[in-house]
Amino acid sequence: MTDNTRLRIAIQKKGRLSDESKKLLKACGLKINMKGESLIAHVENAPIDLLRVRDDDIPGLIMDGVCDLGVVGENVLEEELLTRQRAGEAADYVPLQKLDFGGCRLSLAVDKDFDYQGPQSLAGKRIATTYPELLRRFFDEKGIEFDACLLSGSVEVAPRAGLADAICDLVSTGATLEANGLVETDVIYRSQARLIRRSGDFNAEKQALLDKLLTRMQGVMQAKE
Ligand code: PRT
Ligand code: ZN
Repeated sequence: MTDNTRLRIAIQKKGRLSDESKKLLKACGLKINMKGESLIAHVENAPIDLLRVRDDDIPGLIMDGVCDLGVVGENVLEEELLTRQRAGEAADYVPLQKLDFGGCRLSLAVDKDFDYQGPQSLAGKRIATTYPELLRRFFDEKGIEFDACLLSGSVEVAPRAGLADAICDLVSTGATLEANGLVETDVIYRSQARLIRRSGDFNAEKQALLDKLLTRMQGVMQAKE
């Protein structure tokens, strides 16, 4: 069991946010002792532990108060928030700094031959996504009904595979859509990485450590501007 007097920061173990998350913490002066595949990495020069997990688990770890801080994409955070709100579960967290990496958008896309005249063209259609709650919020606001096809990966091949009429997926350069014969039609959510904090009080030492870390982080971000 981890000593809970140490500040626990959840970061993505492997993926698009992991290198930048580590880089940011190192730039804040943390000496991270990262051993291969281990779940926990200790910081040598401060009472801080890094929990290396899948990005999807980070919002829950913060909302459940298991970790003190997390670095996560706002897309994943907002989806978890909506999921918990729908289930009537606790979903508290405190948003801290927006970070300068992980930028992307969650967009609708259809086959390039689809006669798309706006979201209404997708009424009653099946849409493949990993983000059903963000997708539902977009269509609910417009009063348009649709069927969701939940996929945790390879969303972009769903139309060609005959699984769906459209997709709702993350886009950064647009190359993946293009390679799959799809065109982006509507941006439904813009995202970037963000630092978040669990709600509730920290003891005095943890709070002082957090304040110091936040000040350093602001300095690192400003120096880059
Ligand atoms: O294993 P784990 O669950 O931790 O990782 P993951 O595979 O779920 O996530 P990962 O590492 O792919 O992405 C982590 C976070 O990076 C996402 O939640 C976003 O906040 C952010 N991000 C930024 C992106 C992209 N850009 C992105 N382009 N996440 C995914 N993509 C994918 C997209 O799904 C599509 O397959 O890249 C493809 C599109 O890219 P372009 O450049 O071709 O448009
Ligand atoms: Zn993930």
